[in-house]
Amino acid sequence: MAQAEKMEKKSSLMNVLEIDGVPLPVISKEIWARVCHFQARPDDLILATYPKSGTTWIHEILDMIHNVGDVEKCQRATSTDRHPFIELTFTHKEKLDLDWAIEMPSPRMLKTHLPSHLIPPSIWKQNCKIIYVARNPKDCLVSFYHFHRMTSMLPDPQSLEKFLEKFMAGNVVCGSWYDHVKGWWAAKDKHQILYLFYEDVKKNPKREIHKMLEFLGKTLSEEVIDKIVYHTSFDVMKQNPMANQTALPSHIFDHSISNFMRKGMPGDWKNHFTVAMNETFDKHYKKMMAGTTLTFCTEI
Ligand code: PPS
Repeated sequence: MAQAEKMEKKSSLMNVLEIDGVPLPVISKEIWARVCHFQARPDDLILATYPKSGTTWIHEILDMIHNVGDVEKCQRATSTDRHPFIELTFTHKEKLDLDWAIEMPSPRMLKTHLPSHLIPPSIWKQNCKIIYVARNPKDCLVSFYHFHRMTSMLPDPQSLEKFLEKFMAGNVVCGSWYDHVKGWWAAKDKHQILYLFYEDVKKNPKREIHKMLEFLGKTLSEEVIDKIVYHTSFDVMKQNPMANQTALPSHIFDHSISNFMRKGMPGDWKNHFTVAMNETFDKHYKKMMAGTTLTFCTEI
């Protein structure tokens, strides 16, 4: 696609809608009332994340758990066509993910990037199991920056310096990373939430899969668990067209600018942050995270 056409596409999609001070993609605008009234079922499993925190990865693990390690079944469709988002829909799709979710037979797995206070209330009422995945903010920020570069669904990030300011101010789609991770951290004391960390899954996927299994009340043989670890490793997923997001139209995800499966490595932020950026970020982080018991590991 010509550069001018690409930019036009970008600018037409970059408006965001604020709900309770949280910028959400414009695509959520028309359906927001319906999102709020979404009817959860008690056996729904919700995968909740701030963007770029490992959604696609943990989704793949959960789908493999559900399908008892059957690789073929997990390659039945692309990641985006296997389980719906509640509040989002990719722009090329004819049907809303929300409608797909409503029609889906149980047991459903549903994805969301919403902060905990914007979750459809029926999810709490039905006491659904929720798996939340958090990623350290520095790698999350760098990943989000590159994602803004490669997708037409988000505005041009201009530069990493500018994006860092926006990220710290929470002036990005899905709002403040700080509010997101802290909100869900507080919610876990009142609801059925398994709070996972991207870096822990990277460090010891097997141990974290065991945690997921226990939370879901499932058991799998060690052989199947090893198979899941292998097929959901970064290198294998990167080669899997049903998981690496290359099947999406190139006007939506332009992999020639940056791969969706980019680095997948805790500590990559060190290749991007300058010393000054790191100092600014650390100072702000300390202020924003004061008083919480939540801690993050920025390298492994
Ligand atoms: S999105 O667009 O919000 O749904 O993105 P999300 O899937 O949450 O996050 C994308 C980042 O997760 C990395 N990823 C992985 N890391 C390690 N192992 C595996 N298997 C894996 N799969 C995806 C992906 O590469 C993005 O991170 P970066 O740092 O950009 O590489």
